Amino acid sequence: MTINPMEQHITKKEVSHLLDEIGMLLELAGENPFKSRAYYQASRTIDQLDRDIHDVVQDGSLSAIKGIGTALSQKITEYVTTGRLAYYDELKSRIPPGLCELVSIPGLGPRKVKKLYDILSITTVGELEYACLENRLVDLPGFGKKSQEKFLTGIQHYKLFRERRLYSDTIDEALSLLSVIHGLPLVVHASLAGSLRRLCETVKDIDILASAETPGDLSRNIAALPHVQEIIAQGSTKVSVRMISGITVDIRIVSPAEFPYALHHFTGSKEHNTAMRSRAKKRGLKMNEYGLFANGSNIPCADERDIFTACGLAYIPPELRENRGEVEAAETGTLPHLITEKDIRGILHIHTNFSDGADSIDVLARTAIEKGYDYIGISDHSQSAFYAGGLSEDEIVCQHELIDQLNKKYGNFRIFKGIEADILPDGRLDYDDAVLSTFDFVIAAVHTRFDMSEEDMTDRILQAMDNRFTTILAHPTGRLLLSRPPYAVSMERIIDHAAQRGTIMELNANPLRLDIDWRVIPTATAKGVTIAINPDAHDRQGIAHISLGVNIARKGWLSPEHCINTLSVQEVSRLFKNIRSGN
Ligand code: DGT
Ligand code: CA
Repeated sequence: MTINPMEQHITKKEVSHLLDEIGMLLELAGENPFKSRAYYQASRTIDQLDRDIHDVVQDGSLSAIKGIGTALSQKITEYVTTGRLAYYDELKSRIPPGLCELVSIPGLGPRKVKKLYDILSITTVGELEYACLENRLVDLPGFGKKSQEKFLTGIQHYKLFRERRLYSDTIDEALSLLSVIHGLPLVVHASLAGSLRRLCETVKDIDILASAETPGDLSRNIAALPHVQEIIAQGSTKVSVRMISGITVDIRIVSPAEFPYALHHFTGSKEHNTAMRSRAKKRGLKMNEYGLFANGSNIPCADERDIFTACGLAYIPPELRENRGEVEAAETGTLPHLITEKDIRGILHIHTNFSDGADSIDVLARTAIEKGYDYIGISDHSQSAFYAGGLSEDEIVCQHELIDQLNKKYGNFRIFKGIEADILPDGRLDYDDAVLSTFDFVIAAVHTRFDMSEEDMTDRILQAMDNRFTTILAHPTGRLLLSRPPYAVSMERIIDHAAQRGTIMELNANPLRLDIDWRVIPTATAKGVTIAINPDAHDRQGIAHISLGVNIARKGWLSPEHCINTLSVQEVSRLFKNIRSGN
């Protein structure tokens, strides 16, 4: 089997995504459930494959994989080798496009969507909303008033968030497309731009900027790439396409000389651009996406750094370009020294198989040692978190004995004993002082009763911070990006209290949380609050979330000196003790 080099980039993720889509479309088409189940299963199998999908296709071993078989193998091969699958295209053309969108409303699976379509001819989210408002689902068998209310809430949410996706769900696809574009013969430069380049926690689309001597030809080549599911618009300087995952990609193409100016412009943010333009104006310059002009003639700039220099500014990294004082700081030489992953010496907030984690303490410790860390902090859930296998007092004793043994075994590497203790609705932690005193550190966390008033919730959290055993406040707002808004809480009062008590505030690095919000990190650190970038890992792979946390920390102007993870084992021990003794 030969694979055209242009098409070598269909990834395992894209194949597994396509199989999931087919499974869903089959359900929507009312086909035999066994059929769709086979596709869902195959999607998982491909996703978990530990070999490159192209190698498997090429050596003909695909159909030998359990659950794949001849028919599926042919389809996967067609997709991987040509970038298209006729079966999928045909299936998709039979289903009204709005039905796929309806599946994303909470409570609505493909089977229910099919039923609503068959009985009420509902094909779009808007039609469902209308039907709910008209009480059309109340007497419908299998639905009723409750589901109607649930759908209405889900629709509100959908409207709010459908425009955006998680950074972590988008970046791999963006980088793989970028590398394909980089490899095209006409390309001189290519870079991510927009919110992805600024390391935003959520993004609307993928922005890519490329340069070529003949932009029109490059535009045509990009539109012809196999990853492109649909061309939305195509001109000589811009191509907008939709990928199989549904995300839109805007690719702008400029001449090589224009590239630095266009890169700065299309990286944004809009607000940063506006601030930069007025900065340029103050110095008698004019700035736009094509150049930086003095008296009508362009100031030659080889890269973005030259543009900032020409404006009398230090280089501003993309993640700071949000018009939050970065232009002023670049002018006065007071931009922060941003933290990097190399500064991280150890990590806290890791769950183990004692509670809801998947790996043993030993495996987690070895993973951390391999990554070059000097320490980890274990923090399983506490007893009231019954839904997450919270630890009984006996289990804590047992876990501490094991940690003592491992600490002896690993010499200089240190495992800190911690716990993620639930903050009860009245502000108490759910162990008494005798138990709490056996930990090196305690992460206090709200996991229940999100519906309190701002005042009650803030008081509840402040009270937990007043517990002398509380070391770190976990995920301060409780938000889940794009799905659960933050609970009502006064971040100002929390930050002031953390500063006063010495409580460390968590930047939870789970891609769905990224909580504390980066926008308030500068306020916290200015008041002297220390930040812990915590992976909140539930298995050894979860430790890698620290990268995402560092990205967001940088966006929050974080310097190494405000971050506990840059301290040595001895310094961390001392800090934990100081917090406990109120120093
Ligand atoms: P997103 O897509 O909502 O996640 O955020 P961005 O920042 O990627 O926004 P997008 O894709 O609409 O535009 C990409 C960049 O292009 C943006 O960051 C700055 C630049 N840009 C777009 N429209 C304007 C505009 O009207 N004025 C200025 N100054 N810049 C713009
Ligand atoms: Ca964008």
